[in-house]
Amino acid sequence: AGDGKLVDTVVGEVERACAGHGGTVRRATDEPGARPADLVLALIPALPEADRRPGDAPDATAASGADLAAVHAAHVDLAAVRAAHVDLAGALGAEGFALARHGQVTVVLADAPAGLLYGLFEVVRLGDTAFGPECPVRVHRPALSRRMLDHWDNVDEHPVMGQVERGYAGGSIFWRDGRPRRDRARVRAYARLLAACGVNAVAVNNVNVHATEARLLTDRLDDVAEIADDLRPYGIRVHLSVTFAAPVVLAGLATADPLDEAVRTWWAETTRRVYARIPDFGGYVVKADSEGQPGPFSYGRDHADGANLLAEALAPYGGVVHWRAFVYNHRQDWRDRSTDRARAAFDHFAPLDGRFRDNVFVQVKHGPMDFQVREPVSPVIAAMPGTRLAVEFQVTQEYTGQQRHVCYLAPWWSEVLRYRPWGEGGRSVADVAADGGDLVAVSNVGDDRFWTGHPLAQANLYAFGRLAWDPALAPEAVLDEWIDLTFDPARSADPEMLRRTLHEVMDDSWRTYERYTAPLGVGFMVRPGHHYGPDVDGYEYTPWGTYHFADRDGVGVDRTRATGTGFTGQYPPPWSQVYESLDRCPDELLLFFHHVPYDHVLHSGSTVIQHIYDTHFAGLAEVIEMSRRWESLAGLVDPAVHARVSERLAEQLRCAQEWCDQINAYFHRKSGVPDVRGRPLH
Ligand code: BDP
Repeated sequence: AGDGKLVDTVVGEVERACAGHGGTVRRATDEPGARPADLVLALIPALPEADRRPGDAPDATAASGADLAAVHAAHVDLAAVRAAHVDLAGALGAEGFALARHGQVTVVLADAPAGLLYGLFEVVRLGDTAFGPECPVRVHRPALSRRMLDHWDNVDEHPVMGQVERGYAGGSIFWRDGRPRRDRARVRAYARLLAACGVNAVAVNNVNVHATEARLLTDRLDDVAEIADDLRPYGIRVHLSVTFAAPVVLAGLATADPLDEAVRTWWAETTRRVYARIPDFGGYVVKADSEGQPGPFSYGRDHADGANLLAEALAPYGGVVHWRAFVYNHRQDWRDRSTDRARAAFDHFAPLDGRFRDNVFVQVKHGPMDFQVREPVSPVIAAMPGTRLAVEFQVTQEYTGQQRHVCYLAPWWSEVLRYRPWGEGGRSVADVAADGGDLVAVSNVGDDRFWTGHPLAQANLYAFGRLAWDPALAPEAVLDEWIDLTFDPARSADPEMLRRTLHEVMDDSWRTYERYTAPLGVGFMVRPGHHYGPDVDGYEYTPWGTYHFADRDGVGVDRTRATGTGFTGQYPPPWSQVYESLDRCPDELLLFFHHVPYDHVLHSGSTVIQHIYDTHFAGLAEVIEMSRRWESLAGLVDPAVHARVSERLAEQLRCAQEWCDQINAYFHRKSGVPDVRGRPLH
């Protein structure tokens, strides 16, 4: 049924596109017509039995029972096309596709309907190029089979966090007034947007599961089914965040102990009901024993016991558990320097490697702390070879400007995905995730008219989906695609200037943000609670484990084995040695790993204190330049988009000035060292 819907979706999309250009669509069932087709989307047709050779892949089309061709021009001999691409048969998988030129015709071949959908979006990306001799003929398959967004959406408004936790784009796209929102067209448009980015799984509620949201699993299941119905036609499966305490809070059981027989029966039975209602349900997301959420620790059990309980319930239906590794003590004693929040995920999870069931994905934030503008890659990613890992990014800009600042995050994610935890020649983070794992990200979408509050933040959503499909894509190339699809420069009065200026504003915006905020990887100089704007000491004497240890002599966190918390020892060589060494540690992570005097000289040749001053002035200057560039686009982009971005840039400029002033003044006062260039530091 799901596949049939996908074929309808593809046909609908093609019809819509053709209508816009005065074209027509013929279906396979139509009478063969004389007019030649420009585009053919076809499931690879079956070879006649007689032509099959022993060892040929089983015919996916026949196996799926789907229609042979979604769109089929009678004059194209699909059997001939297939023969020309015979090596592809059965190799494209559930979502892959081949783009080919057959005479004058562009052909998208797929084994299964989702491949046609993604193939169609590729044709859209290519635009006119797809219909000419330059059309790149090649096979596309996603590197990651699950490309997932977690919505931190509450069904009800939360008194402190609002409806969307860390959401900066209005209310929830799924939920309104305590129910699925009535405007289903918007949800369907969202599904289409996600499919165009390549996303194929969505968790529809917050990882912090409050009372109403807990019930989505049981008596509010119809609400989830409604959303699943809207996402399914675009190949997107629905997942649900559940509370580990569900047997107690929903069913009144005396315990949620994962080894208790009644608890296991309850999860099995509850999960059976979920699948009876939503047969293609994806699975559960769980934040357990973290920041106040319940978990197996209450019963003297560990995370493997907890995750396996849910995995066992889901296994008969092919469902999966995303069990988050974001577990740390958020009530620590800041006076106790032996504790280190960076160590926590590894300390909790690495010893459990090999104990998780096959349908458990341990979901680990890409850095050891919490989505700061700069962190090293989490050592957990290299520590669990016997476990499926889901690497988690944060598309919502909690710590990167909250969709009031331009901050294109793809260069950052790309660095993380390309990082090789075992050194040159070893596997990359992308390889680890692709090897039976996932990529997951926290969504930045709400019911805002531009989806993401800041119109340019859409690029982050797009880039996440594209990098999850192909982690090797260059961030600038992804941005180029997004600019084409969003602004259609070819139709503007000055295509060249529009494209160039958008690149100038966005390409390096993450590094610009880094320059005017917390320096050299130290992180967390944000205002406590909402995490927006500077507050250098805001978290310094709190139980959250997020410190910079600045005093009159120096700054940074000593995480070495020799004299610090020993965190560097969680990495395999060569990185354990690189990070341990003051000489070899990369500049941008220096204060994450080392406590150094202000006159410590970086590889760049600058001292730490001068680097702080220089980067803060530079970051601020770049924001001024960014605003000027954006203003020059007035008349070249939609006035409403232009106005919204201008308004946000004004706030970004105000805030960058505030960061620059406070960080520079703070370190000037602590260190007493003046700026060698004599600029005022206050
Ligand atoms: C932190 C957020 C918090 C989330 C938490 C998480 O501040 O709102 O609940 O991450 O990932 O970054 O669970």
